[in-house]
Amino acid sequence: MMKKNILVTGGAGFIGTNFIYHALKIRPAWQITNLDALTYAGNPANFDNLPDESAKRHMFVHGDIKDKNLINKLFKEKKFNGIIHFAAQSHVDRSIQDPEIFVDTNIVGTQRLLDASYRYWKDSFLPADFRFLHVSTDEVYGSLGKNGFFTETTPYNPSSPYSASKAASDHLVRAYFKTYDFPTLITNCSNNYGHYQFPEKFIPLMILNLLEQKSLPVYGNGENVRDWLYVIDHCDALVTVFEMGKPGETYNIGGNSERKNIEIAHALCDFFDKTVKIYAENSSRNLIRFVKDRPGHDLRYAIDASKIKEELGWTPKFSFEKALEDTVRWYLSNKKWVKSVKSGEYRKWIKASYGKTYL
Ligand code: NAD
Ligand code: TDX
Repeated sequence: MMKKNILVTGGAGFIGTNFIYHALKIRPAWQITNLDALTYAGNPANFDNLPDESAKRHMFVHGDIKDKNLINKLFKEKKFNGIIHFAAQSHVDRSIQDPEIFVDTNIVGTQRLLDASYRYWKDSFLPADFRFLHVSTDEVYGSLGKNGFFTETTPYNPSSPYSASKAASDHLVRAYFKTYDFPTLITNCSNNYGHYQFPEKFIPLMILNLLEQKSLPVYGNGENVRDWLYVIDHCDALVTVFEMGKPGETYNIGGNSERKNIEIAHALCDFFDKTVKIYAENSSRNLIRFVKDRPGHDLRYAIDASKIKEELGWTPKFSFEKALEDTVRWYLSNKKWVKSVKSGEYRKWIKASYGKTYL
């Protein structure tokens, strides 16, 4: 079996962690170097449960994607077969409160990583299958109305500083392909959910608040729609695109699971009432509070994932209802992890964004 060295950036965050578990399991020849700056969203303890056989093939490096010397050093040592680039600032509400770090990480950071890896690729003998896979979002396309889907050719029309910074990073990645023939790939996926998601995001925030019987803040009227993608389906799609995608191409990845936010809140409340059963019967929906809407809140995202299906044979495998229940159970049985991420910084964010009642 030919060994493959893969650089994963942002591997200590939500999707990166799931990707590392999944890829090491299904690709026994892969060795992963995980470069992560360990911001509030990165947690090295996520790897405490890696099976020994996988742990041997995972090397963690604490560092920043903007550090070109470090990227060069890693390339010299590892002669990577490719990069899967997750590292980013990822939360829309944080980008509304403090956009600058989104420009710095998502745009400047991606450009530095691209440039350092492009220069190494150009001047050195790297494996012929080298690919730079940039993990992006459907939010770059802006908002849909009640109908229609995002395709790979939908014009970019981002709404938040987060999605604008991701859009800029996508343009840079595409430019390195068009200008320098650097073999890049871009994926634009929909909202992920699953194990290890930081509880600032909607689904884990709802789960943890339900667990403590705190109010459930739903923005606006709860009618906004997202297309939910189970994180393991996403990771599987990323392996597929990395191995089979055509350089220069973009692939949309979706879960075929459009839901209104209020439907998700109801589903979680009902699961707590019927199955978790730690509080009074039918009490959970009473916790829902409609709060001030997010500025520039996109109404609806929905992905047309026919290109990845037709060209690469990938479709999502998990049912939304089952994977959501599995996600709730994971948060219920990983109290130590939950406690570790609800640090001082997390409490500060919740208090500043939602007020004291949510603490
Ligand atoms: P996350 O916030 O959970 O994790 C981001 C990781 O990047 C963290 O571990 C953090 O420490 C690391 N990081 C941040 N700045 C860094 C830097 N300068 N150098 C090195 N590491 C740094 O994010 P996530 O939800 O796992 O998202 C991963 C990627 O997928 C992001 O690029 C995001 O835009 C994209 N994406 C996420 C979703 C989603 O639903 N979560 C959907 C579409 C696309
Ligand atoms: O407290 C909340 N109440 C609420 O109603 C929060 C945090 C969110 N919401 C709503 C806003 C959205 O309509 O729930 C929906 C999902 O919100 P987020 O979890 O913040 O996700 P979203 O803004 O849709 O972006 C996510 O998917 C695309 C990720 O955070 C991005 O990184 C990814 O690119």
